[in-house]
Amino acid sequence: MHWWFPGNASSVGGKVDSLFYVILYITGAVFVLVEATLLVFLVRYRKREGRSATYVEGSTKAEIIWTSIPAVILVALAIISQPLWSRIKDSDTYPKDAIHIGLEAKQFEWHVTYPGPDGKLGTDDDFMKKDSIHLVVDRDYVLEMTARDVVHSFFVPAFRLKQDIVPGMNIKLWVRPTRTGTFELACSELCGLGHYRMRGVVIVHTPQDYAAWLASQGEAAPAASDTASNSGKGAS
Ligand SMILES: [Cu+2]
Repeated sequence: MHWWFPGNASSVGGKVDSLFYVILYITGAVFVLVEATLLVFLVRYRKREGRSATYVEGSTKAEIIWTSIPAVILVALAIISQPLWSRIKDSDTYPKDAIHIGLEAKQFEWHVTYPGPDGKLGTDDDFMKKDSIHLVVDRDYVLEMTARDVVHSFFVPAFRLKQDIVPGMNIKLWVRPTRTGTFELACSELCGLGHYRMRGVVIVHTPQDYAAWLASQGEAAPAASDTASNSGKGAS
């Protein structure tokens, strides 16, 4: 059990975390400052014998200060986070040699389509698995996401990635896993009565383990194990 974040497992997670901490420190400091001021005022300006309350109509100067400081902080945060946002969300910047995997969300399952031995989606050797996405560590993937019925949302906390999946749209999301292991995939958009059980796993393998898994996948096995054992040798 993690009391805080699950350990990062993607190439972008470290930067997402850094940004999170910057925002947490800024908002945390403001929170402490505001609460401390509140306490000081409570004590200092409490009701006392012989002292009457002051009637204040407002202060333009104070309003300008408390509006402009948050505005400057917000604009600065937007500017420093923009490059990372583009890196994650702009499909034009995705690696050209990434492996494309189909991910169809439906009530209440994830249908994962693998490109098969030829490495191309939409061909006869594609094969489908439910609720588990198998990837190889340190390799680039583009998930091509579609929804069959309603809006769902792809969320893998360990990857620090979340993306809504909208019917009628083909949405791409790049991921590069950096650590082997089994990670939770959860639908994070309330999509119906069974939303709570719309869970899956992302299993990140070493090239060798992936080859073994692929070989165990029924009819895709003979050709697939050739490809996989080649890539296994290449990596060792
Ligand atoms: Cu869903």
